[in-house]
Amino acid sequence: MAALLCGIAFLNLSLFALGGEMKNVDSSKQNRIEIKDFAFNPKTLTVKSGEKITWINHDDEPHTVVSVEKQFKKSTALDTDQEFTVTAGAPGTYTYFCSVHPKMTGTIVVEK
Ligand SMILES: [Cu+2]
Repeated sequence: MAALLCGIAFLNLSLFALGGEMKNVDSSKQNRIEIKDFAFNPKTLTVKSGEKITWINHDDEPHTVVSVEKQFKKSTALDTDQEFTVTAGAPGTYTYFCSVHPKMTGTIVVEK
């Protein structure tokens, strides 16, 4: 009986490990937008619903990420090398800008 229980525990463990691996594969696909020289790069990013989008500020100036139509939470002022992440919601086109420099704009296209 003890041996059987042991086998079940082992099976559970390997399933767990497999799940962890799959998670790693997922997180390796990163949607990153770099902020550099007062611009979002890429300016337009296409992602799938449920994926994460991360902005990182590579300027010495603080920048923000604010959805034009308030479709996602706005960032705080991002200092140099600071990141901001949102999860893509319903499919659609999301435009955003930097509230410190409103000429800085970008677009996220969320697909199903
Ligand atoms: Cu800015």
